[in-house]
Amino acid sequence: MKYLIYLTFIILLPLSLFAEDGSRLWLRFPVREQGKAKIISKHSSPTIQIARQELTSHWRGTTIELQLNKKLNYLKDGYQIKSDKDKIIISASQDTGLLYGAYHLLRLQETAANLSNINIEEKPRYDIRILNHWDNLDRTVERGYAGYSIWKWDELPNTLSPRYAEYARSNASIGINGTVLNNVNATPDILTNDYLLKVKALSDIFRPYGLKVYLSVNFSSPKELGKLSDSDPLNPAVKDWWKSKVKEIYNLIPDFGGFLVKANSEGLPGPQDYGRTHADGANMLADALKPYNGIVMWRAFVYNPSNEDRAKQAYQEFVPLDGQFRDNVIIQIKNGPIDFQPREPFSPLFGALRKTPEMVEFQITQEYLGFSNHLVYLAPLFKETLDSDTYSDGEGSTIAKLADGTLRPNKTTAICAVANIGEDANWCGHHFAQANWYAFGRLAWDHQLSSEQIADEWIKMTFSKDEEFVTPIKQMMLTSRETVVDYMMPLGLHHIFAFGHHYGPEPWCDVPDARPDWMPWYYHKADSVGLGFDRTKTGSDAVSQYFAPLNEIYGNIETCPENFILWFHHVPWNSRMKNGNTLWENLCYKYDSGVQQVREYQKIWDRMEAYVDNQRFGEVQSRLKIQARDAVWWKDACLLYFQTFSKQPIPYSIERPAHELEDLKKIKLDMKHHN
Ligand code: GCV
Repeated sequence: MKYLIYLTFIILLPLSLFAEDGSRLWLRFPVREQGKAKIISKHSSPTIQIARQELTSHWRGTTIELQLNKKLNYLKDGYQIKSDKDKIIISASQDTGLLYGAYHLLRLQETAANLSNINIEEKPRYDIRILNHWDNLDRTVERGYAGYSIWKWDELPNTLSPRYAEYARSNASIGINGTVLNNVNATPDILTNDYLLKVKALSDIFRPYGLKVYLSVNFSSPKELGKLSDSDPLNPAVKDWWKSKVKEIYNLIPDFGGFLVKANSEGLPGPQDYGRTHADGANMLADALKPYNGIVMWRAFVYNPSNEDRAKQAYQEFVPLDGQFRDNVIIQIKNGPIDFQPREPFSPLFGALRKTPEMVEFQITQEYLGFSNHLVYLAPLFKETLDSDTYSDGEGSTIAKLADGTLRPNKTTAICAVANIGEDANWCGHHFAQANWYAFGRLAWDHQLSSEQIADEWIKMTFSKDEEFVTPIKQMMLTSRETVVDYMMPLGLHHIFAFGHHYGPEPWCDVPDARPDWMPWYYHKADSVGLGFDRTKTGSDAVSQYFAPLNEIYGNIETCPENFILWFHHVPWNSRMKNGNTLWENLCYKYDSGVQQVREYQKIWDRMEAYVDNQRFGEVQSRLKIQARDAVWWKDACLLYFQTFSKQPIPYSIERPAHELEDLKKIKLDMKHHN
């Protein structure tokens, strides 16, 4: 019997090694034939060793030499790759640059790029390119849809999962060089010595891949953990507590990156509990980290239930503090003023802090975009923000350039995104969600890359180089973000999700005594006149937080871009839009078009069966079915509900609702999160 089990295991082993479960991500390099070109390097380090190993195993071309060259320090952790007679030279001033260069070459090989006469020079646009994990210490993941956390805290530091190194390698392959291991809703426990030993074990694995570890900290840690009477940032005992905690961390992890802090936000403690400001809080931590070159990423995601428009609050809170922060503090700002909605205008805080470095926070995990059930390629969303012109320093003041130091030299520049990674075999839940991790890394390295180029690379590396596959799949990915906006929240609608979760629609939701700013009606403002949030000068005046001419453009219903019209205006149902249709008609057409697009994706995918392995084909196909059903759910829920205000028929040319409004109102998904 034992023998039989053993035999079955041996037989199944090769199958499982090559099972197409998506675990290899975009790193599907073929194994190189023996006896081919050499990989030479005079220098050695654990990082260079990995670069050599990757090339030795996977590079199929000519000899490669890896050279460290201090003169290239102007490229930071970037690199040069040049053809030189019968070899290729990768040079960089840092060994991580050589590793990134090695992955660049392998990417060229895997995407069938031209490899003759290579002459490449790459400098990353941001110094810190970092993932934020919202992973809790009990291994649940806030807004995570790919299983439990990959950090097995209970087994660390003694047992080290092979996934840790795979994770670091995957990040290195796209230039990500930092990771915040734990949720911004942080528990003080992460700073106990027990946990710090676990963090050290992870950082030792990540280090050779150039991946630095950072932690989210709870502002009350001195009180909760240190048993001090308070956590007041101006209390000398509190300052000392943080200093000695930071010292303890650096003794264990000499290259520790720093802290990420969510303070006085959604019930978390912060300096305001003691009548102090965000600057007081951030500076106190920054002073403790400064001797070790650590940084503080202080989040601007703050809002309170008040009469003030939620969209205005971060700006109001932080602009008066501009100039008061230490130089190792960066203000971390979500891309939009509300919260990672399918579409938001950019946060008006970008560019408004003139003396304080700012960094963008994106969300890769699809909290508001169908979790890991919906296929949504996020590079276009990321690019939309990065390419937005704030006009803060005149025309051309894009968020990308403000944050990368081009317009305002910053000591350190950074960009981050909330990870979508979990224990699932394919890491991200949906095979196509891997593209969003990939896209964030590539854009953090170079925000000038186009969404199309990134999709092209990812498809070729992950699935197939065959153009018959690449072209339609790329088209599907590139349109998918607009599609989800259409079937969920077109024309600037936002936050009309169900109360208990952020998955399905619940525009009618009204929970007695709940915070108004967690209620859909707060955002859509549907009534017999029309739909949308009036943020003009005569409304909440959020438009005035934008620099000219945007304040005027957004504030005027005639000039406001229609994809934001219901964000900034309360628009009458019969108001004519640019295409001559009324608001109501266009709303209907948009929802319908979203549904039809998902149906198209199903057809596109089904036609691709011959190009994809069975497992991934089947898994994507199943999720597209869910997405198609959900799109109809969204369309019916929103149109039937808004129809109770517009009192107009759904245009006869579009698909009829498949549900009754009353039935939709009964749907209650069992999900654990608040709001
Ligand atoms: C980590 C939203 C999410 C919360 C999240 C918060 C934040 O409110 O729903 O889950 O908490 O943003 O970014 O801090």
